Amino acid sequence: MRLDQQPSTPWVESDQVEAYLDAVGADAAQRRFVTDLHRDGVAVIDLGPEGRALCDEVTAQTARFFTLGVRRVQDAWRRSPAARALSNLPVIDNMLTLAYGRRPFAFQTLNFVIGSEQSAHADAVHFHCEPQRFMCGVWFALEDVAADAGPLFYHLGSHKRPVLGMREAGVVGRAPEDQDYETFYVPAFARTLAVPRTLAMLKKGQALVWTANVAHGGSRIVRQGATRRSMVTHYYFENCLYYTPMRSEPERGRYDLRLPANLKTGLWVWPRREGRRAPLPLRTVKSALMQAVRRSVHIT
Ligand SMILES: O=C(O)CCC(=O)C(=O)O
Repeated sequence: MRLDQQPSTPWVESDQVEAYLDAVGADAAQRRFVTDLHRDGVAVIDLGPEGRALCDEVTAQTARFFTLGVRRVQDAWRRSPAARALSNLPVIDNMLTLAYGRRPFAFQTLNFVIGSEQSAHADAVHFHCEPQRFMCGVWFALEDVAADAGPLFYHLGSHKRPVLGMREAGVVGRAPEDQDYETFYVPAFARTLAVPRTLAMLKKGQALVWTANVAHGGSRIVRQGATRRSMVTHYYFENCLYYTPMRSEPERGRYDLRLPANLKTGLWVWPRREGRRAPLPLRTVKSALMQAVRRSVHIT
């Protein structure tokens, strides 16, 4: 085991995770977090008083985006210092660094006031990287979650299955298109799920980390009008090639590369292949620049 170089598989996804935790002298809380994440694909962190206070600030600072009919607000961090601070809390940074063996950086936020009711999926179909699985999501409960408010759900241990991409979902002989997600991916993914779903009944100030390939989504809202204030922050890790799988054909070496923002610095993290900067199309750089200048928040 080499601890002096970055792993090519996240430690948390590796069979050597126990030996790794011994080697780095992990304490009880760190050990519990990493072993839960390794076994289940999800693990919970309590953010303490500072985190709970930030949850209220995020709710207050993002309320103005949720006009009638708005369901999801992407990248509120550009306008909400609290959303940025919550995503960058040291406890999250430290736990992810330990679990993955590389430094994480938050690159996107999604805010919700009501449940998302999203179909089961793994984030690896939306955001992935080389080497694989250096990506995770963190779901922040901005209020206590009620069972009838459409809680987040996940399938324990589902991250251990192979990653399902558009090819495996049945899109063959052509490049994948956006509508293939609902037509091919969602039903194919549902067929791979062997264990029943678990509901994430989190309290305000708790955060649930999910790995890149764990199955999760939003359950049905049973009580109309019930709120479920939450924020999802997506993280990548340093020194990887970041890409959008739904618009890529990795088997042909065709990657739709990303230039992800770094919520800590406000700058970008250039994708790297084998330690070197990968060339990016000018339109990708231009689009990242415009979003930063306009401080764009996407509302859907
Ligand atoms: O918050 C939810 O209901 C699900 C969110 C989700 O699946 C995602 O952001 O990938």
